[in-house]
Amino acid sequence: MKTIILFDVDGTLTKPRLKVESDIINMISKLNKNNSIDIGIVGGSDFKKQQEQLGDDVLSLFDYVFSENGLVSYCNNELFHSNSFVDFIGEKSMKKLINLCLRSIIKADPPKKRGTFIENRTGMLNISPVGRSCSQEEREEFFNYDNIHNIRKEMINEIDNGWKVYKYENPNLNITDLSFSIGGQISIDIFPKNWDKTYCLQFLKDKYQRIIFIGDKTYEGGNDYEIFINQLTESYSTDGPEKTIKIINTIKF
Ligand code: M1P
Repeated sequence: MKTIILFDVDGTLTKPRLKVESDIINMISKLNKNNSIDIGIVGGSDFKKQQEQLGDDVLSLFDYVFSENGLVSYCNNELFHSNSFVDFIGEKSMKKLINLCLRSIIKADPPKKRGTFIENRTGMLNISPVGRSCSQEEREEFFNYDNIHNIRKEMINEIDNGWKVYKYENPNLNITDLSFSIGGQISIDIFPKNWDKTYCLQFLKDKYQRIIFIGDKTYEGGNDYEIFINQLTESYSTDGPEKTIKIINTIKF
């Protein structure tokens, strides 16, 4: 059985939400020449954003591409799995969740508000108090402000509390618990419990003897935490593309 190396994207192969640089592309090309290793990415972002960051040929650079934590999964250039958040929780619960998010977005008071506050993806909701259509400068400004004022953490508490009340009031609906993760600079990913990055491991665990994972948000509450501590993975923590290359150079394959 083979080894697979799984990379997180933002903060691991690229700087947050920016395009991949040539030293990482060179590293990927070298790894692709080693026949005893397969390589993949697992990110919270949707496929379109992964393509923007890693290039139009992202599917041919990696054996596996897991978008939205693996809720949308590709292998050898082909989509082989997709799972829908709204189908899983149902329209009534989705409407409730979106209303809780909207209420929390209205209440939040970041320095600026722009547009696209909610992105409804296949396997998750992504919500942003500044709005996804902010500029790069506004993105950095929000990130620095949030590091001090914890706007996103406060929103998570509010939405989660609202969801728990909804669940308590509707015992007959079999409502799932939710997971919240802060994977990037301006937003929160929301999905059913256990649909974190460990979701993709179900497709790998019987095929690979060794599953190496490298990510940057490996601390509790970060979106790499669950896969980082999972017993199926041999995991490494990075702080950016430069360190990722150093880690790869020290691992014995
Ligand atoms: O890949 C990490 C995160 O990247 C983006 O985060 P942000 O726009 O907040 O920097 C989002 O696509 C998010 O879903 C993802 O987890």
